[in-house]
Amino acid sequence: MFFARKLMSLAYFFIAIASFVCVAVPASAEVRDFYIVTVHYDGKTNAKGDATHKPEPFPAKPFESGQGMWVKGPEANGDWAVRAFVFDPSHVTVMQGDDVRLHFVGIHGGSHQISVEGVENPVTVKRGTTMTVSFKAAKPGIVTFVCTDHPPSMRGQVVVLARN
Ligand SMILES: [Cu+2]
Repeated sequence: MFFARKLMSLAYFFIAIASFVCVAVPASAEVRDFYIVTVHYDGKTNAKGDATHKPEPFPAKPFESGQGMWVKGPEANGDWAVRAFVFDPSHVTVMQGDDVRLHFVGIHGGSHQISVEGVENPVTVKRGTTMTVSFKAAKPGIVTFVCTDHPPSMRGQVVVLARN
């Protein structure tokens, strides 16, 4: 009986140690893979209306057109169009210490030169190919990535959360 009680308390002791170890050791850093697709959103309408749109006048104050976003028109037949380049997803989240791998996937647009903050060399992703940028998320904060061909809309952020 005494021996059995001794054995039980020994078992409880090891269970207590094991649960302490499980709680006390933080989850280890991981490799985080993201597939980030190049996308452009397109809109097309007509000032006079057409089969699928009510008449929609060209805006009196359209947003400023550039490489990443533009408003074009109206054509003689009333057509006008808009476009914006973006990354999808444009925000991803990792934990401090993780090894981050951003796989940029060229779907829309022929070519994109992409720079990731803190990574020396930009990459160029062509349609139908992928380019990968890898880095360690050493400290908490935000790491910005941009396409220098399509400002201002084609940009994104890696949010690095502090590991306690
Ligand atoms: Cu681009």
